[in-house]
Amino acid sequence: MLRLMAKSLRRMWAAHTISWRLKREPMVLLGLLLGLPLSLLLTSNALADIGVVDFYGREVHMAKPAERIVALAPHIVENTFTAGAGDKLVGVIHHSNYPAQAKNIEEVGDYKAWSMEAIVALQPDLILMWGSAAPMGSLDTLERLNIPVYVSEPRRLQDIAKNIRDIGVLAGRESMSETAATSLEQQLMLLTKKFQSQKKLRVFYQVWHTPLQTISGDHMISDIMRLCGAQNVFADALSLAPKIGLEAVIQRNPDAIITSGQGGEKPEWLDQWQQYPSLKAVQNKALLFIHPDHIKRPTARILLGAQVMCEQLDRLRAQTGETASFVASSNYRGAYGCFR
Ligand code: B12
Repeated sequence: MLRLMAKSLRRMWAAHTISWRLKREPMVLLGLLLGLPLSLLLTSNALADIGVVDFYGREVHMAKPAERIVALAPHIVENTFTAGAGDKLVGVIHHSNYPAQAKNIEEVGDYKAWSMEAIVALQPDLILMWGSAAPMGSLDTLERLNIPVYVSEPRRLQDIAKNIRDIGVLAGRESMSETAATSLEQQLMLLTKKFQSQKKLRVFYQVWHTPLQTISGDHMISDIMRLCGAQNVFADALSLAPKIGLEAVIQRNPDAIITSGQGGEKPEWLDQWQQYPSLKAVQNKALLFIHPDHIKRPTARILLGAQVMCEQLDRLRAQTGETASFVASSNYRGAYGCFR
């Protein structure tokens, strides 16, 4: 019995399910240490709760696993499916197009605004929102509904695994989410080992063209650059997705410019950089494209975006006389067969 209790505790602790609860409920901890029978503990109110700490450090807890989930960002929808809880989604935001089943779920609005009435009408027992992208004041408004709200704001690659695990815990799908999160961590580790110690290249990631917009060192896209042994020339920017001037790009003179645009094809505005032949990126012929779904969304598919970025930069190293760690041969779409 004691061994069973210990095992169950270890699993819950690893999933951050009860760590905060125990901090607030010393009696629970005492009870566990005294070795009360597991059945007694499970019937106590304290352990009937499940909970996690979200990306804003907020405690999110529920009396039972979520059954009706609304997710307010495409990446959260994707991570919910990866966690094995896609069948519990009742509402999503416009542009939630992966996996294919997500397209059949009711939309509650778009990136500018979502409809509070539509959310309430779906009677969710859990709302998952994207912190930095949400309209001002929306967290307060959602909290007033008295429905648990979990904020997702992954900034480092390993945060994606946390996001998947947290959703698994809140939806009662720990086992599947744990498997998916661990596999993601292992694959990221492999990529890191392969590429991180390469000679640093300086990279500009172009989010938008008019106005010119990029991402700061705090954004996950910068973490992908670090994984590939590169560095964001705008890492020092103060806001997450700053607008910048053309002169700043010319002055920082990146070795490569990477963009994604919105569709599956390289946007035509990437070639506008050819007008500036003094740029190293132009001389290096390093105006590079990565599919937006594989780099703009903090999901398991970011493995694809990371692999493509690392391979492209490694090819550039080889071309400019630096040692390439990897002969890029893999087929972009085929590299991780589980993705589109
Ligand atoms: C910056 C930006 C981003 C950044 C957001 C930075 C961050 N917080 O991490 C990044 C590059 C990560 C991004 C990602 C995506 N974006 Co975007 N993004 C923009 C962009 C260029 C500027 C927004 C901005 O800074 N506005 C100024 C600030 C002051 O206003 P804001 O309202 O506070 O801006 C916030 C929202 O726009 C939000 N946001 C940005 N994109 C998206 C997408 C969705 C679906 C949601 C809910 C919110 C959201 O983040 C901004 C703050 O960081 C706009 C195009 C444009 N020029 O407006 C597209 C735009 C908003 N994005 C769009 C899309 C489609 C996406 C993606 C779904 C692309 C993809 N294929 O994966 C992803 C979603 C990622 C996710 N997590 O699920 C579309 C939305 C279309 C629609 N009608 O729904 C736009 C309009 C581009 C376009 N014309 O197609 N985006």
